[in-house]
Amino acid sequence: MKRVITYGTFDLLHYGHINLLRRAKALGDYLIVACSTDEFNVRQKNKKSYFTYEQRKELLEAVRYVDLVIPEEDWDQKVNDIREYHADYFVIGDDWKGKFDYLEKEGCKVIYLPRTPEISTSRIKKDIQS
Ligand code: C2G
Repeated sequence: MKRVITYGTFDLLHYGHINLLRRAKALGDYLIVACSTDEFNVRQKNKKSYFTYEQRKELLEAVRYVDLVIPEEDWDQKVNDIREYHADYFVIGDDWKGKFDYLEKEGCKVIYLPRTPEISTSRIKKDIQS
């Protein structure tokens, strides 16, 4: 069984997120999503999500490609997560290209997938306000 792990806030879940999750799942058999907690978002990512962690977790669990949702509480938990969940692939959008290459040392293949153009949570918020 090939296991894939990915990380993100996934606020206002949109087709860019779904495109990422679909391609991540296609790399293996089991997809773990580490969803940023509200505290991690505010304290470490300097962004406040519209939906709470519990709401974002529920939405992600409803996505057919997602097998397990865990909390992302710290930038540095990835190595432990890869060990604990025996992840064969770490997948994230190419806006992070190069940032997580160190995870290859854990025997986990790091894959940066092209982002879906034209869509982002911040753009949705801006468009709704205008
Ligand atoms: N994404 C994408 N295309 C978009 C928007 C997002 O492929 N148009 C991808 C991002 O590259 C990321 C995932 O969807 O892989 C989740 O996006 P965010 O919630 O914005 O995640 P981010 O804030 O980048 O958090 O430790 C890593 C961080 O938690 C990543």
